Amino acid sequence: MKTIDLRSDTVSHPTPAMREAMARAEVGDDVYHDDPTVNQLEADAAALLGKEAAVFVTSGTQGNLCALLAHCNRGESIIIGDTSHIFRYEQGGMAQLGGILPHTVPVQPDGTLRLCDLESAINPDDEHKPVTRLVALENTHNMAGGMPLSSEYTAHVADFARRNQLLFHIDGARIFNAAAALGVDVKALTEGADSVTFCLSKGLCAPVGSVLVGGRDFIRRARRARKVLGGSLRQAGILAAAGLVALHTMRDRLSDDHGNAHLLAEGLSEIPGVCLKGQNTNFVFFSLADDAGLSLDEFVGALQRDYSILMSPYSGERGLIRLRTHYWIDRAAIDKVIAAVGALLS
Ligand code: TLP
Repeated sequence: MKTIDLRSDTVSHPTPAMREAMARAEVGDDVYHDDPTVNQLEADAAALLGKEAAVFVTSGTQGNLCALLAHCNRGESIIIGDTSHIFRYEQGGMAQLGGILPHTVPVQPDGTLRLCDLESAINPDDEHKPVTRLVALENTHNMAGGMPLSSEYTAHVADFARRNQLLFHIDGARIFNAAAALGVDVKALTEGADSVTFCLSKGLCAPVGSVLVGGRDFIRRARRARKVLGGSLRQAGILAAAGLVALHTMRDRLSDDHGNAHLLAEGLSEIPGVCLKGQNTNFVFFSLADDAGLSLDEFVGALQRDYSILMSPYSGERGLIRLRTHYWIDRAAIDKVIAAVGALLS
């Protein structure tokens, strides 16, 4: 039975076109800036997001950390959402490795940070306090259930950062999902940001890699940070080749994943025992009713054992299951999942 893996979009495998491009990739030593395929990916990514330069990194985590290390000095503070991936799921790399202090503010249900909270999180010029250097957003917001942040909201935060001489970073792991959902050019979501990380290896299906974009001097510093983190690769064009296919051919189809997430949410909501909590972009999340007759673990275990369907409980909230659609989840898979959940809970 073919496995239907809905645990995350990170599980998506490379497409046949990516495997072919990887086999044909021209390569060089990227530490010498000699890899033509990496150079192409970096140039195309920078142009697409409206920035001067880019650096290819191994992961979203590494891209975010390189950005913070390049922007901030030890002992400085950044303002960040309390459920952001950078704060919750990157092992506190900024503090461990950069001596940077996170000052958290509450993430709202729509994934935004309130401007009044940002305002009051800025430290005064007082020798008791760390210097506040940067504000960071996440788009789409993972723990807010894949919520896309609008260009208007992003512009307000960019304006806030500028007025307060703060730098502005976006963890845009899924920023192309946000652009697709909002029907805007991605540049509208990155304008005004000093740096943006986006992932090639989630909905865009590349096997490895993310890209960090920003100004030329910033990217020079980020490359140094990548080096000390052990992330500078040699013939990385093999990976960048898949990244180029991802960047140029996989963005336009993300709305198919959103459509499939919508169908999945609709189908699940009609099953007695399922309490649908929401659907945004390629995320669907739900819980089981108290009288569903199965615990969450029994439910997840039975789906895997009897139907080869993989789901995982949501780490942000107990009792919740979060699903992500991606390239390898088609309409037929959606129908199978709805039928399997219906059969299990009947
Ligand atoms: N998120 C993963 C897990 O780590 C939770 C997932 O399955 O969603 N920013 C955001 C918003 C992310 O969701 C992730 C990955 C990252 C950064 C980190 O990317 P990687 O895994 O490439 O380091």
